[in-house]
Amino acid sequence: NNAIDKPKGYRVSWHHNPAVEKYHFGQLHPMKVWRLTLTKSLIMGYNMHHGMDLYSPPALTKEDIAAFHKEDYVDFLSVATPKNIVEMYPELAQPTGYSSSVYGVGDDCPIFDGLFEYCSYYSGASVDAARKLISGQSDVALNWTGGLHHAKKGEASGFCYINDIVLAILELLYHHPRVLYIDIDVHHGDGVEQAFWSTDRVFCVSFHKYDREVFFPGTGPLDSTGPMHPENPGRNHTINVPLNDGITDQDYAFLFDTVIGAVTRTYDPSVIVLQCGADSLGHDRLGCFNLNIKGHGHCVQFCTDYCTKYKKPLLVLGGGGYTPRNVARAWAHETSIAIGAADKIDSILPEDMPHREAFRKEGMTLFPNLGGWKTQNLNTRADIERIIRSVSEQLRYIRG
Ligand code: V1P
Ligand code: CA
Ligand code: ZN
Repeated sequence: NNAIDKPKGYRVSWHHNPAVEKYHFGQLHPMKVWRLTLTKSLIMGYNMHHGMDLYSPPALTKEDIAAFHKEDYVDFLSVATPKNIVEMYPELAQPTGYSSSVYGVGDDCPIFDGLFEYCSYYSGASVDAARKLISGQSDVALNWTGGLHHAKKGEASGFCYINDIVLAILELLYHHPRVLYIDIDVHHGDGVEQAFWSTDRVFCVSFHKYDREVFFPGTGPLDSTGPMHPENPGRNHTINVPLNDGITDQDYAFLFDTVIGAVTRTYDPSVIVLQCGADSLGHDRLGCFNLNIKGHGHCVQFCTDYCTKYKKPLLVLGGGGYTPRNVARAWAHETSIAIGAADKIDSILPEDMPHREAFRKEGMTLFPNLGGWKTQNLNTRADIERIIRSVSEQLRYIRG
């Protein structure tokens, strides 16, 4: 492990309100909120909480949320319950495929008990994390309960209701001239991209599986780089890295290092926001890549190294991830990277870890082999070269 040494006084903060853990999307829904409990247990099982400042941030208010979202949508979310929703909108009671015309609510984004509180808690943690970075009380701030990148101004989408990322970035923009947003969730970060489409103060980069016809949300092709109008400041300030099934650690790291290396050199961000959706791992229930925990963690290592080297703050968020045991492994490993202890927890189970001997006997590891799953790597050399060529041409238009 050749990570950059952490300077004296380097601080990591962990923002987690345990109240988020009690909500439930429904038995058949792939978004399992208990993956957050599992993540927390693993982080604490490895005693990593002793290496961070811990915060249990308050819920956001409706007014806080209205900094990005439409007021009528926030009002709707704050009153909707499983009971009253069908009375208010009878069309939602249709047995098959109701239209998602009602604020995006439906199978993907169900109305469950306590929905608005759940949203206010995970978003409160992201905004709190942003504030700790601004005040200089933290160098790297983590919120594994956030990263819900699909939520739109006036509509829920893809398991996301309130866009905590947009709210956190808006907070950062009070103090930071240039925010770099990086999204390694297997899905396209469309909600964040859309929110900052027309500004040059936020540069959005998303790596994702792209298939317009069959893979959610169907947006984010290589040539979608910002507004077309030559006078629009957002022009060329979006990068989309569309990928095919089965990408490996090696190809992903090469693309990540090349693209993010080039963007950081030309754009010179003053802060980085990294969405770490763990559905880009192999064996994910909804994903289709072949990444291992260490391959995924490489992106976090790259960002912590860059931010440490140039003394820039880093906001690290969760996101998707539908095979809970691997989500917890990835985010625990990435927490260890943030606190500079990745090489220490590699194979050692802490002395006082619950069920330590049982884990050891089972050969339990943070790093199971998740590669070579379902499909081969369908990303060719030519695909990868085309992406790199397009990105470097695009970046020529960004003034250094
Ligand atoms: O594919 C769709 C929509 C629903 N169809 C009509 C098209 N939705 C996906 C949504 C994936 C959301 C990912 C969120 C994130 O990026 C950030 C938290 O990870 C979907 C899928 C799927 N296989 O893509 N919804 C569901 N599966 C689903 C399955 C069972 C119950 C409810 C939803
Ligand atoms: Ca992504
Ligand atoms: Zn996702």
